[in-house]
Amino acid sequence: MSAFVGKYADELIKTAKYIATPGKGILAADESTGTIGKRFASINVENIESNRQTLRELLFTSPGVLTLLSGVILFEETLYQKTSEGKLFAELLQENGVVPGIKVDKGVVDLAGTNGETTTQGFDNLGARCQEYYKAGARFAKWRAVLKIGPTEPSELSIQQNAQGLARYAIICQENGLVPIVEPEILTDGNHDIKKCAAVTETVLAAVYKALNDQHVLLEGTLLKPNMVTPGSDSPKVAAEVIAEHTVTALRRTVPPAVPGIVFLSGGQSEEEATLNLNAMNKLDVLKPWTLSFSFGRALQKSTLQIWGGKKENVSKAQEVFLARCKANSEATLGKYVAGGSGADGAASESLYEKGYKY
Ligand code: 5MM
Repeated sequence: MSAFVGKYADELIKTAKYIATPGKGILAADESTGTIGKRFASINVENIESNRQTLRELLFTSPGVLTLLSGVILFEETLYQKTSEGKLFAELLQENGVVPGIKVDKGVVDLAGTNGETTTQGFDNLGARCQEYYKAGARFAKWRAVLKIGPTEPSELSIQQNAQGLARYAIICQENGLVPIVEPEILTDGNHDIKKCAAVTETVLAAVYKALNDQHVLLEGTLLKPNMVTPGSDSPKVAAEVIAEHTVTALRRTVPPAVPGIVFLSGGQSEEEATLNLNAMNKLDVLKPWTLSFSFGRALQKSTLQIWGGKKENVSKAQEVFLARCKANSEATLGKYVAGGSGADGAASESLYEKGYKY
């Protein structure tokens, strides 16, 4: 079955390849208003537009950071916001070689008749919204599907619904010039071992790539944002090398080499843990036909948020910490991060896992 070749094909391929440049990664700063509110609540900052703008300005104007990033995922509000000097954030990013991206999903809803499994919403006007986002400077998009591991989960219904949803989203993005980041997140909740997570990850990814093929998605113009393969959060931890081995094996078995880059989510790992796991994967001496990089939300921002605490006088210290995390992850994409290196202070090693975490 041949891939869709629309008017944007060459541009999609170029953009996806650029975002997957080794040494660079993605900052996921696309927290919706509700989610950023939860993050703000933890540092006693009011969830109002000016505070959301201030945080995003702190991140995007951190000295040195934009050379380490190839993309930033924005929430719709942020795409149209400006710096305090009046420059659109999207323009600031583009001028510094960072591709602006946009979260286009509208969160998850329960799948009736399942044990709390979900499917992702956001198809209403999706094509028209993509056209508007393209006009505003966005060149890639993100859609998050969520699956869980349980005695009978993920169910076949959840696997199929989420794979088909991701594929339909992906082709609509490509028809409208946006590189789709395909994000099937398997949550870490549970007491399963790493082998169970590996098996489920393989099954889910195999279904996702079958659905993408059925929808004629041009794989060269996509990116994958998966979970790392780890034991459940109620099981004993394992070394980064073990996580790396299982994750890369699952990906090698399911993700075609036509995909230029795999950009991991951090899924509640501590900042340092996420970096060490990514580093261990890039050190593995096996054929990896795609770039392995990051698209972290919490694992890039947690210490920065804590240090900032909504106070102007803390901005430059917070930016230093943010730079250290970006640097650590940039090094990890090359397998060159040294444990306990840049940014590995106490806060960076704190687990960010929350049971039954809801965005
Ligand atoms: C940054 O959070 C993203 C958006 O969340 P909501 O729309 O639900 O508010 C989220 O999709 C994120 O991009 C990924 O889950 C990766 O984030 P983590 O924190 O797991 O690295």
